[in-house]
Amino acid sequence: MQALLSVSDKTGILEFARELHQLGVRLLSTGGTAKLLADAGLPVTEVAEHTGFPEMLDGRVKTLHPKVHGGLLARADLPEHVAAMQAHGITRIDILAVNLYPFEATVAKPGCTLEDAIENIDIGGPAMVRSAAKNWKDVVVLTDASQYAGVLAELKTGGLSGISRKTRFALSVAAYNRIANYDAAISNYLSSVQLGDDGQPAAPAEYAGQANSNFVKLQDLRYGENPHQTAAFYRDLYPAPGSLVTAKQLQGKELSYNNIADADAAWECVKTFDTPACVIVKHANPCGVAVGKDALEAYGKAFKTDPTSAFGGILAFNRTVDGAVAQAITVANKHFVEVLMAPAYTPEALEIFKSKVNVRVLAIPLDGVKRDSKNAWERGLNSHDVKRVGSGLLIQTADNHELQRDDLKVVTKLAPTPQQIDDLLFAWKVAKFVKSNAIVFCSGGMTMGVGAGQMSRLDSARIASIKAEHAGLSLKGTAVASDAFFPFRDGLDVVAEAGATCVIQPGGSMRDQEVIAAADERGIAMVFSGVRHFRH
Ligand code: 93A
Repeated sequence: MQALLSVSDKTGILEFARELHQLGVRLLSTGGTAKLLADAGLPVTEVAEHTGFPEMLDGRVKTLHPKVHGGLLARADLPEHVAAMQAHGITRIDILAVNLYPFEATVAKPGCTLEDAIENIDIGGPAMVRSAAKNWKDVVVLTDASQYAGVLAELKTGGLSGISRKTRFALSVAAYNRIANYDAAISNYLSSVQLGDDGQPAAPAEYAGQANSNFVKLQDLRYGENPHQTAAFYRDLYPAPGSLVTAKQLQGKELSYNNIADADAAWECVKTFDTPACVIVKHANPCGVAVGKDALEAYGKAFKTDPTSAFGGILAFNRTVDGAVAQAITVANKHFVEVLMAPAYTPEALEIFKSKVNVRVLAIPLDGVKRDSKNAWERGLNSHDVKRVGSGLLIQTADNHELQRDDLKVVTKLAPTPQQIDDLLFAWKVAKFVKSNAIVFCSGGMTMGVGAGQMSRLDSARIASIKAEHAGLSLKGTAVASDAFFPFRDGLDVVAEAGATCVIQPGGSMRDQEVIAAADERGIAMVFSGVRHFRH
């Protein structure tokens, strides 16, 4: 039995080699790996000695030799193959353990030059992996240290033939997945490089988030939206700064599929605020959003919107959570939270959450996010949205539009006061994250009533005011945002009767005049945003 070991990441390789040796496996290895094994006292033959051909061209040619590839590709069941091996003095390689030059890690380093990147493109490693994976019935191919233990266990119980077809095939599939990801990383990187006249990348390579169709599995999930569905969580190869996939879980149970989806809704919303903000999400919709002088005030206000729905919700902050906030959540409000997200926590806050063992506490630093960049990735946002439909895929650029004060067009006789404009802009920001049809009442930097996901805008307006009433909030003098235009005056009548005194909506309906006239009649100030935020 013969094994070839050639790894850049040497994690676990010595232990693996030692066990192989004890099982009587002959060890072949490339320069650096061979040295490591020899230094530990293991008998190892260098590939150069095995092939009779030295490693050359700075290691660019180490294993690209018929004695290596013949040993990996020859089929044991074909007499011609066996005869050819004998004729050319090729011996079979039964086990191949390879991990590749660290291309992804190299290009992820700031200031990586094109030369560095190219020198880290592995040629011989992937070639061997392909050969072995193609010949999967005869060669066991390992491409990750996590696979060593399983293969050893099967080897110990049944020898080489004890390694099952299933295991061999799974390892072959994993090997091709690894190579596909590796090649995609190279192709993504190179596609994004723009050469200046000096032959160097003109700007730091901004490959990230551009031609990026490459995903890395983060984890298998216990189940999907429902227990009879299976699910997994993937991240982009180059995650944007401050994105959910960069989260570090500090405590709590494993995140579920619905946790992740809801956490994303809360996090994307809270990230859009520059002042301290808090967002509470339930079933993908915000049920409380507020800004305040600090995280504590923002939380208090957000919770007041709808304490009933907030129970079991997802909580997101864009500022450090301190002991006072932690106390307010756990003690004052006895607020049961599924997931908590913030850029950071004080030690005191973490101590308080420790007693709530089930709360999943996530830290997602926001320091790398450049809010004023033109590049969505740098702003920590997706460039594209994807939705699956029957046997197809819908792809669109993401809804990253941010409305500015100057974009507002006053359409009524009455103009909103500066305070009302603040509330309208706040309501508009929130409405963008509420499923359509969305109606959001706000006042003083907090949501007062949220109507989400109804088939009729009128119903969303009614629900928003009913919810405010249930929470004991008065809608008198509130600002209202509607994610799309009012098709008739009836929607405006409902929000006005509930107490709203100013409205923001896109405009653009055939009956805009009817709606404007209704607003004037009721003494309401209305502005058009000129953009719509459908969210389905
Ligand atoms: O430079 S290569 O593309 N040419 C080769 O022939 C070759 N053979 C193995 N890189 C090659 N390798 C890679 O060397 C392996 O994929 C592995 O990552 C690395 C191990 O080198 P060492 O054992 O010298 O540390």
